[in-house]
Amino acid sequence: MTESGVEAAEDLTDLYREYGDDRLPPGQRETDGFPVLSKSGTPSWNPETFELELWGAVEEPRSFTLDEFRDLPAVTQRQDFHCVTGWSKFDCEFTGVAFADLAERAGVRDEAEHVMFHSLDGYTTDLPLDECTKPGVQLAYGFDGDDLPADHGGPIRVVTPHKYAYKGAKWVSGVEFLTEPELGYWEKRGYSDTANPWNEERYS
Ligand SMILES: Nc1nc2c(c(=O)[nH]1)N[C@H]1C(S)=C(S)[C@@H](COP(=O)(O)O)O[C@H]1N2
Ligand SMILES: [Mo]
Repeated sequence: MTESGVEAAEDLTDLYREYGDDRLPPGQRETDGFPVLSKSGTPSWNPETFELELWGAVEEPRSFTLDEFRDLPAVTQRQDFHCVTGWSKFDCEFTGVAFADLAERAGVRDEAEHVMFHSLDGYTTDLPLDECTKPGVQLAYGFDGDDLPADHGGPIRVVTPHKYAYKGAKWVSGVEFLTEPELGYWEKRGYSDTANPWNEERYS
């Protein structure tokens, strides 16, 4: 803890170096705002009954109420956010549970290769398991020291700083471990499955 009582964020804004020379990926422009991009609006959810579920190729399927989830060890990370439509937002401070930590709690089986994220609005997106366990991939419930706003995916969203942001499911309620890749909502509709911003992998 710092003197102010606020825990310092882990700085992950330099993770672009693994993928390219420029912090701002090609074809992107920086924005100070935080636009909302949702395929069909913000779904409603009941905090009393909401559960995050993990299932599929795991030793032990698990589910967490919101209170249980917020009691897990948390990380706060400063990271960048790149939308495939062309805007990037630097220095987002997300607080949540690291994907790798959560996966360990369910005991991922050896045959698990991919992860499908399921959301309350019917959205899905898939990533290889080894992309999900990278630094910065977390299931966030906090943003800039407050609760994550509902429009931005509260109560819980995934963030993927090394991928275009459509790989980060807002309102995530299910984490399914798969033995084979499957296509998610936008990937079925022509967006890139690999989604690396520094290679401009926008479309398939
Ligand atoms: N459940 C869900 N997650 C989603 C989306 C969505 O429509 N539904 N849109 C994706 C897209 S295209 C982007 S750019 C980001 C936008 O996040 P924001 O609205 O917080 O900026 O969420 C991603 N995750
Ligand atoms: Mo997007």
